[in-house]
Amino acid sequence: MTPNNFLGLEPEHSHYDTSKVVIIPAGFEASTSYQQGTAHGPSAIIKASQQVELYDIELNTHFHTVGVHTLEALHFTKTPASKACEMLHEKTKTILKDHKWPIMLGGEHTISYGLFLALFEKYPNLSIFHIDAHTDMREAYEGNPYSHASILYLMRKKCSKTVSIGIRSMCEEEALYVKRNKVPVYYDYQTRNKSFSPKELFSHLTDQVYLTIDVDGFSPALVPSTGTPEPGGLEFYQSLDILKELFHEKEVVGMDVVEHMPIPHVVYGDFSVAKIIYKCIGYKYFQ
Ligand SMILES: [Mn+2]
Repeated sequence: MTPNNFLGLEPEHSHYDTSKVVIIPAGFEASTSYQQGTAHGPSAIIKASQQVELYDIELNTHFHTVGVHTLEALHFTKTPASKACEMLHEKTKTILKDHKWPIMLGGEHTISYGLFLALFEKYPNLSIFHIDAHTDMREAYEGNPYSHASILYLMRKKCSKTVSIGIRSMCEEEALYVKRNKVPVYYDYQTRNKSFSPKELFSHLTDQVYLTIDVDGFSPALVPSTGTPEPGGLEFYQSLDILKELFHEKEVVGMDVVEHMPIPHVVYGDFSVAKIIYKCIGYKYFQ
C-alpha cells in the first residue's frame, strides 16, 4: 500500500529527522467568498502527488532523496482565522528551528499569515514573491481584515518588499493602494506581452524570499480547481521558467500553495499542483 504522505514515500525518505522538506497540510476555510471546498485541498494534492514519478526528467535525478516529511494535518473546526494562523505560526517555528524547509498546503489564503509570521521572525530581511489572479490588497473584505482577499495587505503592513504576478482582477481600492504605494504588480497581460524579464521581477526582492502561490494565478486550463477561477493566467512551462529562475537567484526560505479546491472526478488540477510543488523541491535542491 502507498504510504499516505506527499509523494507516497517509504519511511527511509519521509522520516522527520532525516527530511529536509516538511509538508504542512493546513486546510483552513472560513471566509471563502464563492465556492466551498479548500479545506480538502491538501489531501487532494497529497493523493495526486503519490502518482507522480519520482525520477525527474529535466533535472535527471530522484530528488525525493532529500527527504520529504508530511505532518499530520492541522485541524480547524470552527477555529477563528487569527487562532488558526497562530497554530500554524507555532508549528512553523519548530520546523524552522529544526532547519527544515516548510511547504504549507492550504486552505484559503488567510492561513498563509501564520507561515509568513514565522518566516519573517527568522528572516527580518524577508521579501515575498506572490503568484495570484488577485492582488488581495483590500484593507478588509466584508469587514474582515483576516479575509483571503486581504492577505497581502496584512503581510505588507509588516513586510513591504513584495512582487505579485499573474494579477488580472482587483477592485478600485486596490488599484489606488498599488499606485499610491508603488507596489510592484505585474499584470497578466504584461506576462502575455513578455514586457518584463524574470530578472526585473527579482530586482524587487531581497536575498531571502517567501513564495506564496494562490493556484488561481495559474490558467484555469492548468488548475480549474479553485474557488474563484479567472480567465487568463500563467501556463505550466511559463510558470516553471519563472520558478526555476527564482530558486536559482534567491534563497526561497519557505513556500505555500493555497486556494486549491478539488473538484470530484476532475483530478487534473490536483496533479498540476502536485507537480508544480514537486518541481519546486527539485529546483531548490538539485539545480
Ligand atoms: Mn486569488
